[in-house]
Amino acid sequence: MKLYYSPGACSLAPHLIGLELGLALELVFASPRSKKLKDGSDFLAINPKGQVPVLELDDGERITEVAVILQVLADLSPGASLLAPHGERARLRALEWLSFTATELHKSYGPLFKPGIDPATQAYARSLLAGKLAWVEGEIARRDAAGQPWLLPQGFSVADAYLYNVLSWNPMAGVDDQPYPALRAYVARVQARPAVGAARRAEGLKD
Ligand SMILES: N[C@@H](CCC(=O)N[C@@H](CS)C(=O)NCC(=O)O)C(=O)O
Repeated sequence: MKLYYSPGACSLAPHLIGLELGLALELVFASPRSKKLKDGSDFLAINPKGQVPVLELDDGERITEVAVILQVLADLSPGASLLAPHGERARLRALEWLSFTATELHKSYGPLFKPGIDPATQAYARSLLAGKLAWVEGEIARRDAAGQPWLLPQGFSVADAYLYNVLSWNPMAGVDDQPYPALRAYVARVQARPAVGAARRAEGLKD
């Protein structure tokens, strides 16, 4: 299988889940900005949406969207328990987090990275994101108090991988994380996992 990725982008979540599961993922660099691969070929021919990540299965079929790719990877190794089986309540809870992370968090960071966005729009984006992060802070703090290190009581899951991925953008996005001590500790906890460190190093990211 191939994973089209860009260092530190939202392809980090499927990358680290691949390492957690010991899957053989061939990493292929794709630039979300120039829409080119390393060899100069057209990334839009791979994904007409022009976005990473893309998972290319061994039969050549390509899957896009972080939340879906994470499910595909986890379902390849059901015994690893990174996502509960279909029909279980715990799977719905994980999907709730994946959906929240994709729609309420991930896309809220977009305007903070786009050069040339006017300050009023940026300030609005920041205030929206602050509200969402405050809610997540409360959720993580409540779990901390109950001695639960991860989003789901069953253990580390794909939901943690995606949440970690977007929270790891805070320094780059200029998000002040002082109001979110539980989130800071959570990010450090995820980052301490060997597979996460290995994924970050492979992408050339700082620890
Ligand atoms: N809905 C997509 C969003 C993916 C996405 O936003 N990827 C970013 C990198 S984190 C990207 O490739 N941006 C380039 C662009 O949107 O043109 C998903 O969940 O996979």
